[in-house]
Amino acid sequence: MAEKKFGKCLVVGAGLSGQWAAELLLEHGAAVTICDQKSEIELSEALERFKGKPVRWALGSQAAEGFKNAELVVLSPGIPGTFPGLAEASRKVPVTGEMELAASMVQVPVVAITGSNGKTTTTGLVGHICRKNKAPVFVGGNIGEPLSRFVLEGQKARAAVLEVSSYQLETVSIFHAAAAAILNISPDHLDRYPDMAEYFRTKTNIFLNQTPEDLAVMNEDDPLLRYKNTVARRFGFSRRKKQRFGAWVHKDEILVAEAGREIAGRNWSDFRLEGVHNQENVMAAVGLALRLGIEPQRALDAALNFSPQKHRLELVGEFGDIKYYDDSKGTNVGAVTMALASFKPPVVLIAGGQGKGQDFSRLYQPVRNKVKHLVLLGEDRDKIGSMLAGAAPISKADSMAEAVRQARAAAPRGAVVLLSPACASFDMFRDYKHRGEVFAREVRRQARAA
Ligand code: UMA
Repeated sequence: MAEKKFGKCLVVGAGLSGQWAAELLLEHGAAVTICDQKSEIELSEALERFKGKPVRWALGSQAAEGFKNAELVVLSPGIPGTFPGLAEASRKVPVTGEMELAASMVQVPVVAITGSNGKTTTTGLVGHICRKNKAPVFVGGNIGEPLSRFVLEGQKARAAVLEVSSYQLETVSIFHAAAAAILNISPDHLDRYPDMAEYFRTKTNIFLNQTPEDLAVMNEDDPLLRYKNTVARRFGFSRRKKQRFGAWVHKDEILVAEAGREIAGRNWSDFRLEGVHNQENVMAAVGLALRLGIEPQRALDAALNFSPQKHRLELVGEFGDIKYYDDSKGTNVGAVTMALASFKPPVVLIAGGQGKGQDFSRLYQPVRNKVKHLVLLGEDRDKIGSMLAGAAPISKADSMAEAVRQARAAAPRGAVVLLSPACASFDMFRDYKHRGEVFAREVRRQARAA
């Protein structure tokens, strides 16, 4: 491992990112303090992991104490600027993020994927395409395993394929991706950013330090991305327009061209993935894989049997001629717009939860076009209800069981019942996975009881 010496470092956040960042810093001889607003009891597993290692802890109400004497602060992605003591410390010492820390030691090419929606699927797809083409890659970042772990464990792969969140992109400066994609931009996390412009600017940090040898994969249908200049060679993808260097959808086929010449193609009905958003994800993945030397036709062929992610337009089942889809991972307005675009009416939509400061009136037209009935639940259901009044008949539910009951009652034969909340889940569930599981369980239970 490259020798890199660190002094007194503070890791903020004792979750997955913080723990691996701390391990990496210890490996490089740093004196490590970890701070977190959770208590010792809540963090017992983390404390156990570092038992016997030279780590100091600043927990609970003492968290801000950790900043004393720190020479470098390493943030976990979920830490907001309002964390006690952070603003003052950032005026005195360098502040970085877990991904940036690890990126400073990475020795293999990085493929990075961001966007408001689809980044987990696309990251998984690139990993799948590489594996099928016998190119071992690390797949991590926001999707699960932090980059620090990959670095710590010896970088045994040809490349690191990373799902990258806007949180992680807040703290980059030397991060460099050989291939980087922005899949789309729609409002999200507006409780963390002052406005859309700042959210967009943060996302575009993914292209930082790219050179003309690198690849910038860009959604040419997205009005914000179409006009974004890139230093790197641009691989465009579109559902509507032929690309000179890029991919597009023509009739029911995904086509790829280089220098204006068609070099690869595959019929969409051959893929296991469904939905227009997944056409975009496949096109982006083909572009990214190209930077790792995988020919587009081989990439398309490899992508054929990639299965949908859990809780991402996942078919729960068909009961009484009604199809039930779990899109619990659709936690923003853009995701729900995409989900609705994938179905023919009539759709009965279950949405709601914690709204993260979004403007739900952007859903008005998509709901009006496709939705026969809208069931709202969660903390922000009244706010969403007033913004969508008139777009479709609305009912409100206090639990997922009630939401499924109302949706079943409103769904005619041949309809789709879609859970795509446009919101975070933490008001009623542990996380989006839990929300999706409760939905699927209720759908099956009520179908059995019918
Ligand atoms: N904490 C505080 N104060 C705060 C916020 C957090 O003390 O104000 C502490 C918590 O008590 C907890 C720790 O920080 O102990 C958690 O840190 P974290 O929120 O950064 O979570 P990690 O476990 O390190 O997971 C992070 C990503 N989480 C977030 O960005 C919120 C994971 O993405 C990622 O998989 C993991 O690193 C590995 O890279 C999840 C996510 O929800 C899936 N991402 C957001 C999204 O996709 O929308 C961005």
